[in-house]
Amino acid sequence: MFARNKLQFEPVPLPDRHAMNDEDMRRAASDFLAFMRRRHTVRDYDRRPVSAGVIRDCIAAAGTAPSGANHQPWHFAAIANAEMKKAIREAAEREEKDFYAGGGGEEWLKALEPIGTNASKPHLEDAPWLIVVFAQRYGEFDDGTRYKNYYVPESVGIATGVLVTALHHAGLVALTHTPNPMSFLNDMLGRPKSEKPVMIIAVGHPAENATVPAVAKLKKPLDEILSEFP
Ligand code: IYR
Repeated sequence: MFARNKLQFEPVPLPDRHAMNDEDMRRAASDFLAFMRRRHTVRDYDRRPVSAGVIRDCIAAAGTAPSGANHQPWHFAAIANAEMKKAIREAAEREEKDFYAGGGGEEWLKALEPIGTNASKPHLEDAPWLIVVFAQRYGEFDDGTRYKNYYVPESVGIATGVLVTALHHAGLVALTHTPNPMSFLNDMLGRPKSEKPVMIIAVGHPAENATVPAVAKLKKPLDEILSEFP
């Protein structure tokens, strides 16, 4: 996408101006807060399909995220293929078995107890889509020469946040899942070594009997996460 030595600074007038009066702004902010409070990380999925167009739009929304030097150091692989999901589940469960058998360490495993997770990952097959998020350690110009990327974890984190929000906005639920290590995903999905798989996001409709861990709904109060200096 980027041609070496062709990128120059050229200011263009702000294309989209979002004019709101104070009252509309307050309502918009509080409505969005209420909307986000209804987002839940879900581990139990219905097998009902979700159209590819919805997933594409949500990923395109993630692609609007700000990034270091606008290098957009991310790639998303969206998988609905049942055999591929099965293979991902089997590989992820192999890694998780070691983690839950003690590899994760005592403190980490204790921290996960109230979340109720274990090495069994049926959501990786039940969810109609898995989105694998890759972080690009470096990029390549059109002529094949490499360029550095900057603030990669921050940039990919912001894009993933936009993605999770877009999925919620589309009426879907998601699970941000991080099997470790995940290098098997490069081979399986044909991604280059320059990309690091950072997350698998299971996406779909919640199962009829879906539950969430009670502790997941304990969010820190605002006065704990905000210091104000008016
Ligand atoms: N990757 C494991 C363990 C795990 C780790 C964290 I941090 C979580 O918030 C949840 C799970 C798994 O997916 O089970």
